Amino acid sequence: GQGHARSLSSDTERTLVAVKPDGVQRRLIGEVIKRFEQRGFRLVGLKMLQASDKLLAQHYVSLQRKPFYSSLLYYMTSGPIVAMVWEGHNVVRSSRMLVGNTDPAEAAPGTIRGDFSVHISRNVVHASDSVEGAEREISLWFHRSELIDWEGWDHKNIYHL
Ligand code: IDP
Repeated sequence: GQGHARSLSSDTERTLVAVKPDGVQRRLIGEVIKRFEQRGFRLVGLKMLQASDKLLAQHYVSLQRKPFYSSLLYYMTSGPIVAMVWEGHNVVRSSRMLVGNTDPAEAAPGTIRGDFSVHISRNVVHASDSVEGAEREISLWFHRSELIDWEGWDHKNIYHL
């Protein structure tokens, strides 16, 4: 764009975060975005979509043999999802902390799941669980052209340089 092109430094990660259908229905999109924004992470991709069975089968390929797999796909196709890519230092690990334990009963208060959900099958939000998983998931959910490379004016206040 305007001369702000920036190469990702080696410790800058990206992760996939998604507000699941229950989170969208419960008007929690803004709440989820707020928590990542106020932490200082950078939103580089955002869209609402109705996920297909095909996309979810690839996304949850490691869970295909779980007893809850078919109900998980039913849940995840029950309404629109808001998919996001967030970027920043250690964003994969930090986003798992922000989101909280998979089972809301084990999720600490202050986490998204710990504040807004009670049951593992309706846990509001997704966040990639590893750097490699994040790369795989981002390429499933987004085209390269949908990711915007930008540097905030406040970058030097958030990161030690
Ligand atoms: P994660 O979303 O915290 O990474 P995963 O183990 O990858 O957790 O499971 C993916 C999703 O599948 C969970 O977020 C949850 O919605 C659902 N899920 C996981 N375990 C169960 C279960 O035991 N019963 C019902 N749904 C489950």
